[in-house]
Amino acid sequence: MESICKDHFLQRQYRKVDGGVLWSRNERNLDCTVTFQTHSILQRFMLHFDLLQLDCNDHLYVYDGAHATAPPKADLSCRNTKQQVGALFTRSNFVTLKYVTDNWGTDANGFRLVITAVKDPKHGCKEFRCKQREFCVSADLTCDGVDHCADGSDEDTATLCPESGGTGAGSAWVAGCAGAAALVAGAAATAACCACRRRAATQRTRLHLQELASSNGGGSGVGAEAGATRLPGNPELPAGPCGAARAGRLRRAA
Ligand SMILES: [Ca+2]
Repeated sequence: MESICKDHFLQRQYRKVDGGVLWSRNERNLDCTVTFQTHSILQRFMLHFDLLQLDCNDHLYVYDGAHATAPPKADLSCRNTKQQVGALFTRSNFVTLKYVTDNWGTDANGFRLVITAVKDPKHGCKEFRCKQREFCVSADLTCDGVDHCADGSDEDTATLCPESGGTGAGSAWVAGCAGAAALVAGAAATAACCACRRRAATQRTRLHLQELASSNGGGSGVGAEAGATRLPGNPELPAGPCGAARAGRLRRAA
């Protein structure tokens, strides 16, 4: 989280995302607020945790809206587990996260939060339809190693992603270029991206959030090391036609 909060320029921006992964480990003395917005007003956000293990003096507040104004939808701390929290849904097409930590922590403390823009099928579903809750999510979010649907259907190795060979949500700290494209530029899926995604899945690389910030024109900063927040993808090493196309989009976005 810290790396996206350091940059005051970006802090004022609402990041438009189709989906993303926000994670934090042992980040101390933090008071960090970040807002995400869906691309379409017909969408809202679903949030679920792959990991949630906060220290009792640390709090992650989730607000259903563009500002951290009381009362929060959720105030998560050491009493909350990922099973108990389950999936959180916003009613608006914004979500604001505020993470406050004290000066103590261990490497076991932190969270890994999957954020997905979902659309009710009644508004039309031209992209991917999750199985259990039948939400529509961006096709870019399929087969990227992150369980965006919260039921595993966007990563179903039996039908949808035979090439990923059983990489489930648990193994996924990374994602293909399509996921990064969705995060950074909100790009629509392309045929080129499908080819690239398979290639990227074998490369399994990471994107430091700081790099994402830089690509958005937020300026430079110190590299995020262990203990900082990361998002999946790899903009530094665009692979194949998708990478090249996305690099173009990034430049336009910057
Ligand atoms: Ca996914």
